[in-house]
Amino acid sequence: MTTIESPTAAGSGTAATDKFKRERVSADTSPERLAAIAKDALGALHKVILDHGVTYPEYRVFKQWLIDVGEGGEWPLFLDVFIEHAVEEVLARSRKGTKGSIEGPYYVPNAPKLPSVCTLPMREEDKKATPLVFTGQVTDLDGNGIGGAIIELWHADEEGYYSQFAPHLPKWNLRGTIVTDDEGRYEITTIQPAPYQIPTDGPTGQFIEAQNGHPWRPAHLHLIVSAPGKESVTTQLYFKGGDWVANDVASAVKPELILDPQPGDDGKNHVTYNFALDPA
Ligand code: MBD
Ligand code: FE
Repeated sequence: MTTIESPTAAGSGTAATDKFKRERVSADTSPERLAAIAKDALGALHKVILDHGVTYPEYRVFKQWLIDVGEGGEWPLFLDVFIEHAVEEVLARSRKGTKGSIEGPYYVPNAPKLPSVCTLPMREEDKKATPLVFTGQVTDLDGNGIGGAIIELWHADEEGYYSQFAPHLPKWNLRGTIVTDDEGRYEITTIQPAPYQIPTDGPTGQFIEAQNGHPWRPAHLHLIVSAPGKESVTTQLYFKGGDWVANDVASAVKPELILDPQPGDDGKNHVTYNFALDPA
């Protein structure tokens, strides 16, 4: 019998924070714009405090919790679950192509390159899950195929764990950078992922449990699709009828992003989904 080490909030939180800290972030926000945003953000919080009659004990618990989130390395997790969807909504206002969704905390760039017809790297154990054959084409907004478009794909395994954020998994498990063919087409074989549970042993889990909420995201595929001269799209795909599709803790499901794979004679699930990219 094998036992797997269950990833803890501390484990995955710290890994997500370490990854984020290695990225260089900047924004060209003017002092005037920052002042306006800061004023409204603090004003919104002040209003909540006054409307709900928040007490000193509650204020102190809040302060302690904020400290815990930072010390536990869970800011990437908490922010991507509860805040990122609103930022994505702003981005979506200016886009016409395939709908985007949040990136979440577990993207890792530079996954191994794979040809247009490929199988994602997976463990022997993963082969017990239902195989999923994902076909389609990357096009521009007029439906013209884009040869050599890039699909970065990453997702959780059949137990809900992401490689590089769970110590028992090989580095690039269920991650790949797929290069489409001359017409933008691809046929990617992977497995059906499981729903993802926010780690319940850390401050993000405490926050959810203390209000009797649920810590689940529906099973999903993460993708970033890109091509020269096109705006890349960061998105997720979900599975029709799956648990938590209608009540994702991260509020990141859109009706246009729900797949309905059909079982084939080969024992694999098959689905087609095409991506249309906006001009850059
Ligand atoms: C995930 O897998 C995810 O996609 C998000 C947004 C947050 C936590 C875990
Ligand atoms: Fe995810």
